[in-house]
Amino acid sequence: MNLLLINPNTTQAMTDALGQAARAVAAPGTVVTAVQPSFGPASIEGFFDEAVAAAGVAEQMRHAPAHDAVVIACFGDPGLDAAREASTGPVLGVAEAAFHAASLVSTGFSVVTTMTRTCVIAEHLLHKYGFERRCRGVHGTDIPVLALEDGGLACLPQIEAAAREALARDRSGAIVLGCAGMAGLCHTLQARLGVPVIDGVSAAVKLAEGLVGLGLGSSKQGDYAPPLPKRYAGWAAPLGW
Ligand code: 2AL
Repeated sequence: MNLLLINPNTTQAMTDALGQAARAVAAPGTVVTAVQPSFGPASIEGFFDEAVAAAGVAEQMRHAPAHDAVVIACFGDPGLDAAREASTGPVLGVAEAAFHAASLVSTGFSVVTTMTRTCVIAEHLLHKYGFERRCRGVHGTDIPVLALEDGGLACLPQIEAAAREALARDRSGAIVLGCAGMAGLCHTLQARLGVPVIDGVSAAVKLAEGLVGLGLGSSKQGDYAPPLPKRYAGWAAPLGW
C-alpha cells in the first residue's frame, strides 16, 4: 500500500526523520512518501502556528499523490478533519492514534510533550476525541520542537525525567510522547521506564495499515463528504475544489 506521511511543519530534516521512523515500522509492502507544506512555520508550538500548518496540510491533500492512507505527523493533528474530507482512504493523526494505542495497553496514560504552552492543545484534543477519562495528565518539558530536529538524543534525560515524574504523580501505566519529533526516542524510553511508551507516528502507521487491511477508509457520508466546489480567493485560489 502507499502511505502518504505529511509533516505539517516545514523543517525538511524533520520530514526526513519522520519518513524514516514510519518506514522502520511499516510492513514490507508499505511504501512511505513523506512530504511537507510549501509554506508555514518551521515548528508548531501554538495556535497561530497550528492554524497556518493546517492550511499547509490542506495544500498537501489538495495535490496529494495517489495513496491508500495518510498520516499527519504532528501531535496537534492540524487539518485532520479537512484531510479526511479530501481522501477516501483512512487519515490518521498521530495524537489520536497514540491515544487509542495507549488506551489499549493501560487503564490510564500520561502525555509528555514539548513546550508547556502546547499542553492545552493536547488537552483540547483529548476532549474532542473523548479520551479525557483515560489521560491522567499532560506534562510540558519546555523543550522546543526544533531541539528534536536531529533525533533529540540530547533531550532524552529531560524527557525521561519528566516521564518518570508523570508516571508517579499521575499513577499512569503508559507514556504518550507528545511530539512527532520524539519518535526516535521511543524504544530507549520504553526500555528505561519499563512501561509502554507510545510514539504516535508508529501507532498511526500501524493503525493505517490495519484499517486498509480491513478495507476501511474515511466515510464519504455527511460531514466527511468531499469539500463543496467553490472559488477560493487570493493565495488559496489553487486549493478550491
Ligand atoms: C509538534 C509536532 O509534533 N511537530 C511540531 O512541529 N510540533 N508537537 C508539539 N507538541 O510541539
